Amino acid sequence: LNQNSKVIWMTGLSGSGKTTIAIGLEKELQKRGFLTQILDGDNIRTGINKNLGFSEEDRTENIRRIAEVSKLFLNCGVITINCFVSPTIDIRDVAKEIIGGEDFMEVYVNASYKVCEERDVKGLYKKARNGEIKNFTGLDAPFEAPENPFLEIKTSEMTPEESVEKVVSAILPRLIR
Ligand code: GGZ
Repeated sequence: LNQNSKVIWMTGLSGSGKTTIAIGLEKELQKRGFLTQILDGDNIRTGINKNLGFSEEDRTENIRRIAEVSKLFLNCGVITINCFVSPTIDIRDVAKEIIGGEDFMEVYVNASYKVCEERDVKGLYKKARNGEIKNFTGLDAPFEAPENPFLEIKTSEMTPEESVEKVVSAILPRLIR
């Protein structure tokens, strides 16, 4: 395979921009002939992980299974672009341990709680504030920023196009051997 496969692991609050960046990144990688697969709540929490909720224990199991699935993709040369809140250092360590540090590329999609709450694309922040959602990340469940990510994108300081461009230019040199 003319490809050095990786797992691109995006972490950040709900609404920080992970999926938006993933879609843009996937388009750019596919244009260059890479095989890719986006993993996110829409194709994981509705299927393989539909028995899991948002307790600390369930989030850990969610991420563990996702990491195992990512490793299978990695082994057959498919780049996965993972979009999960993955809120704690411990939880991301679980993923990194399974995937292997060499192949685990952590991208911190950084937008403050306030910014994400203002965007509130899915209306979840309002529900969390009204007490309709418990264990909401950043409100009554923790979010720990990565200490040493491969890359950090501050999505409130650039356009989605600029965010995608920044991720693509950082990641591409690591894929082509
Ligand atoms: C955080 C929640 C919650 C709670 C539902 N806390 O913007 P979204 O909608 O699409 O992304 C969030 C997604 C988080 O699922 P993950 O699998 O990424 O979480 S974790 O990595 O922590 O296991 C949000 C929605 O699900 N959502 N309830 N309580 N986000």
